[in-house]
Amino acid sequence: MKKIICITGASAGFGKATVEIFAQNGHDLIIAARRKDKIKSIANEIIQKYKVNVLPIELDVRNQSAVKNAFDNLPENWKKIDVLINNAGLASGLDKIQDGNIDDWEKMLDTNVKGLLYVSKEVIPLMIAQKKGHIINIGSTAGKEVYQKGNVYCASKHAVDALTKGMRIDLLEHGIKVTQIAPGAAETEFSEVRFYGDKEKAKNVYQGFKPMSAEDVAEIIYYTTTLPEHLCINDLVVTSLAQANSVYIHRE
Ligand code: NDP
Ligand code: 8X3
Repeated sequence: MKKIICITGASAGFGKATVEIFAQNGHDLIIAARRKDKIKSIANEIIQKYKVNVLPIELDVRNQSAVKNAFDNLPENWKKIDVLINNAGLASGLDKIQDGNIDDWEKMLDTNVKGLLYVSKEVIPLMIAQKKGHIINIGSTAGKEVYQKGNVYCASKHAVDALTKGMRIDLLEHGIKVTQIAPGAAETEFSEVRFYGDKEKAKNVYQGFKPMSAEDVAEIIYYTTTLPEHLCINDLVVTSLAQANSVYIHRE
């Protein structure tokens, strides 16, 4: 059955790859991110390629009134969201806590934690009204263990871990599925953003082992939406073969 899927952070990485896989499978998509040109061109390409409906929304999830406005103003036929993928997120900087930069901290907490909450706040009532829905929060192995210099990013993903559990419990009575997917290292724009655009430094993160790709993670995300109605994956940690957790990666 055709569903409406809403994906935040759809302009790159996991989000963009997830748009593609849902479109391939015939679903309609609301795609949100800050880079307007990117989501517009992704929307045009996907519409052409897969003949599905795509609604691109320029959105900074940190801006609560903009988030409210965007969902209040959705055309009625787009309000029946079946799956929300809270994917927008970032790491900014990699420093010991004593050297941390306040702007980086605010960026990570505002995006990864508050942004996820703002979007969920708007979509949950739409799902409750339909008596069904599926919220997928993109956590991280960084939300399971803390690594050196990971401090605030790890804290933000531990918050996603806790919020996912909280949502699952609170939404039980409404028949809404809640899933956390916690990936390990995957080569996307993530490290480039973390290192303020330094491509060389970003590349080094993935030296000596085969990391996951955005497509690998998108397949897992898609899979969690294909289970029978009565099943819900609550928490799924996925890494490449060479990675055991946040701390242990086997490099050749
Ligand atoms: P990318 O940098 O490739 O993509 C991040 C996406 O988030 C972009 O589309 C970006 O779009 C969007 N985004 C960032 N800030 C905002 C904002 N304020 N409002 C709206 N959209 C925003 O990274 P990934 O695809 O790797 O990351 C996706 C998620 O996965 C993040 O939550 C990340 O923490 C998590 N993750 C990543 C891992 C990895 O190793 N890559 C591993 C585990 C988890 P735009 O700039 O256009 O707004
Ligand atoms: C991203 C993976 O290991 O850089 O969440 O924290 S890691």
